[in-house]
Amino acid sequence: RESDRGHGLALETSRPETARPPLFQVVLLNDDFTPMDFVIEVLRSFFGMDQEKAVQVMLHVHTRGKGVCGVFTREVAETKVTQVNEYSRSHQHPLLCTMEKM
Ligand code: NFA
Repeated sequence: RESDRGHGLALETSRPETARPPLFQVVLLNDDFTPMDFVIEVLRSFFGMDQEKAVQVMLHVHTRGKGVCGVFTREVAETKVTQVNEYSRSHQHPLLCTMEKM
């Protein structure tokens, strides 16, 4: 947002404008089969959440149908999505992770 970057007058006469990359929400989708404890483990190990935050996000996904795990640049978001989906499949769980442009 332009308003976050200063008005370009007085104190900042020559600082170059730097473009910020597009951001993507990494989203977890609810399903009827993946165990709650597995979702909590995913949120802790792939998204660095503590137990309390992971339970909170898992319950949000469980009750609302989807929930945001984090916000990342495109390549990081794509890597998270692939790693979470491969990990879930390798444990025979249908848990789905997707990304949405902000
Ligand atoms: N709905 C799943 C259950 O009742 C738990 C779950 C939560 C699955 C969040 C996927 C995402 N076991």
